[in-house]
Amino acid sequence: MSKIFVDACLGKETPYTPVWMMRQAGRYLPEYMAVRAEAGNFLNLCHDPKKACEVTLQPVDIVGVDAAILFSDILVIPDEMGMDLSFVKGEGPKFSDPITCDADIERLIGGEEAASKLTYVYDTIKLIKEKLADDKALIGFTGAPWTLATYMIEGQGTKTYNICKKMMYSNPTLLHKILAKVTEVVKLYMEKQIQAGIDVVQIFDSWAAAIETEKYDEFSWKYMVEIAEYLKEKYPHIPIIMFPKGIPSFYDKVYGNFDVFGVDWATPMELAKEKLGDKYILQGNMEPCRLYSKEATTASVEHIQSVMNGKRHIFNLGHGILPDVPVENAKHFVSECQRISGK
Ligand code: 1CP
Repeated sequence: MSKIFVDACLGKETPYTPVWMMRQAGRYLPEYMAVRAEAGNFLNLCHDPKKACEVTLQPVDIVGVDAAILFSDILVIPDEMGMDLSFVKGEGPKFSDPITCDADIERLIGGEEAASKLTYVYDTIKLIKEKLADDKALIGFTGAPWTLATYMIEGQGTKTYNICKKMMYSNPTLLHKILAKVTEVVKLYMEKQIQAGIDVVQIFDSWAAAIETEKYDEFSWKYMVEIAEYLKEKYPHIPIIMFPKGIPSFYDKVYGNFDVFGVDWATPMELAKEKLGDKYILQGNMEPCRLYSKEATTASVEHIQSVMNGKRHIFNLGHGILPDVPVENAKHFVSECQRISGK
C-alpha cells in the first residue's frame, strides 16, 4: 500500500497534503505522561522498545497525523559514544565530561561500535513497523552533527554557545574533528534505522541559527549533506528531510541530494517557496504557539495553503509542539490541514 507521506516527500501527486507535528509524541498527551510515569524517567522510556513503540503510535491514533516519528532523542547518540547522558529534573540534558581536547575525542566510541550499541532504537523501530497501519509512514531521525556537538562541548543546553564558538574561532580543527567523528556514527546509525524499517529520515539542526551565515556550510550544512548523500547513494527510495532551524539567510546557498526542506516558523513560507520550492518539497511551517488558539491555527493553515496551493508541500509546525498545548487544539490543526487540502 502506498504511503501518502512518503509519496509527498518524493514529489508524487497525493490526494491531500499530509501532516505531522515535530515533537508530536510527548508531554502534551496525558497518555504519554502515563507511560512515562510507568517507565520512571525519560531515558528508561527511550531504552524500552515496548513503551517507546506505544508512545510513538499515540499521536497517530489520538491526533490523526499521517506519519509517526520514532520516539527517542537525538542525545542517545553521544550517550552511546560514551558521554554518559543524564536528564536533571527541571534543567534538561547533562553530560558530566564535556569535550575539551583531542584526548577527549579519542576516548569517544566511534563508527560501527557506537552505532551497534543503539540496538534498543532498532528494536523499537521493528516493533513499531509491526503495529503501524500500512498507509502511515515511520520517520526516523538524528540530530545534525553541529546540534549534537553543541551539547557534547557545552555539556548541556546553552543560550550563548560561547564554549563551542570559542572552539569554532580559536581551534576550528578540534571542532571539525568532533563533527567528523559524530558524522561517521550518524551515517551508520541512520543506515541501521533504515535497515530496521524506517520509511523517511529527518535530520534536525535545531541550533543552526547559532552559526553566522558565512560559516554555516563549513560547520554544519556540509556534514548534513555528507550524511544525506551517503544514505541516498545506498537507499535512494528513502526520502530525507533536512530541518535547519532559523537560517533564511542561507537559503540562497542550500545544496545537496535530499528531498524535503523543513521551513521553521520564523521564515515566511513565501520566501522559502521562492528560493527552494522548485528544487525541494517544503515542509512546515506554522508557528507552534498558534496552537494555543484554534482561530489563529485555522488562519495560519489557510495562509500556508494559499502560498503552497497543495503542491510540493507537507504540513507541519515550524518547530516542536509545546507541552501545555491542549490536545484538542493539536487535533484541530491536523483536521484543518486535511480539510483545507481536500481530505
Ligand atoms: O520530560 C520528558 O518527557 C522529556 C522531554 C523530551 C521528549 C519528549 C526530551 C528531552 N526529548 C523528547 C523526545 C524527542 N526529542 C523526540 C521524539 C518525539 C517526537 O518528536 O515526537 C525528538 C525527535 C527529539 C529531538 C530532540 N531532542 C531535539 C531536536 C528537535 C527539536 O525539537 O529541536 C533536541 C534539540 C533534543 C534535546 C532535548 N531532549 C530533551 C530535552 C529537554 C532537550 C533539550 C532541549 C534544549 O536544549 O532546549
